[in-house]
Amino acid sequence: MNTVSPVASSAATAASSASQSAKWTVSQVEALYQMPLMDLLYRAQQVHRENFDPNEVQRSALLSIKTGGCPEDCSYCSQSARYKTDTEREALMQVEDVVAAAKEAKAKGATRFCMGAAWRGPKEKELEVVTQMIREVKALGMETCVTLGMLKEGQAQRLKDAGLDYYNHNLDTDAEFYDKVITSHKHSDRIDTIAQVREVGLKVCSGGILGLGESRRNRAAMIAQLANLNPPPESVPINNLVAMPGTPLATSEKVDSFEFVRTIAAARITMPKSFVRLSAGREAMSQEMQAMCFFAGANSIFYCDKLLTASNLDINSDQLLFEKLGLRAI
Ligand code: SAM
Ligand code: DTB
Ligand code: SF4
Repeated sequence: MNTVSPVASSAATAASSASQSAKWTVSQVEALYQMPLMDLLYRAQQVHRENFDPNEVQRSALLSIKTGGCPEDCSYCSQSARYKTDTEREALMQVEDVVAAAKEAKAKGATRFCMGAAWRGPKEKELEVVTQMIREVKALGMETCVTLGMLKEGQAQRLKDAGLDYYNHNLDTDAEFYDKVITSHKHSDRIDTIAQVREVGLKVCSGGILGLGESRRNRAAMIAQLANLNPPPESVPINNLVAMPGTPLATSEKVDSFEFVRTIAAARITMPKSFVRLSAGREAMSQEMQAMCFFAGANSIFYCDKLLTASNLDINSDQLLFEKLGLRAI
């Protein structure tokens, strides 16, 4: 039984107790990756069927409510002010424009609306505006998620009071590989924010990115670190790097398709009750690869033609794929 608590008083305590009494060891997750693919997919599908309808996939829309100019140095991100990218800095959007975008996404069939801001963390005044956005999007009957960076004492509670369902804060990569990708904040800072989110009773959305130059061992470690949060995140986005021109990872080597599918399966097996989200990077995936990801246990996609700054598959091609696979959108 896992006794790790993400609400431990400090990140250091959480991280060290996680390694002492982990439910999933890195080697156990690595052993999943090493299984013959058919055996791994079969096991993942069995776990998936025990917990979800295998023919249902949630469609979630994304909106960048505050784009660019971020002080952080995440090597994959077009929104970091440190790199010369095609993304221009913009001000925080007006509440009515966000609500209009949410209505449009709802009309297209999205049931979940995720709002992202390129901040290290929100300032008080900014948080006030975001709480208004959450109230109004929630009133449309959509599931709400925001990703605003690191939170300070009391901020998670204000989001909860506004009716927020999920807070997204990805671990992104293995703790041991983290400083190869990001140096402006630490992996333990991420754990701290997740702990604050948990403490106020918000659902946690936390996952990672593949294609940062990490090894399979790093991938397995990231999955173990997510699965060993107690409880595991209710939502686990698995992103495939969208190589953004101008970022240090613009020419990063692509992840092998089967390795990506194996990661989805490992997330499904280790976090049976969580939504596993086939997130960024679907534009570069074939329909067959996406189908394999659904079989491996992914049950949510980002829907509509834009992610935050990068483009996404258009809704017509997604509708066609759902029809071909007999998937029902939820
Ligand atoms: N600034 C906040 C933060 O970092 O938590 C929220 C926004 S940030 C863009 C949200 C997530 O988007 C990151 O944690 C990362 O997983 C994902 N992301 C950013 N750029 C990406 C890229 N080029 N390809 C794939 N995923 C990316
Ligand atoms: C997540 O894990 N992926 C989304 C969402 N959570 C916020 C963001 C993907 C961003 C892809 C690159 C871009 O659009 O800039
Ligand atoms: Fe900023 Fe988030 Fe991009 Fe990092 S991932 S540079 S914190 S917007």
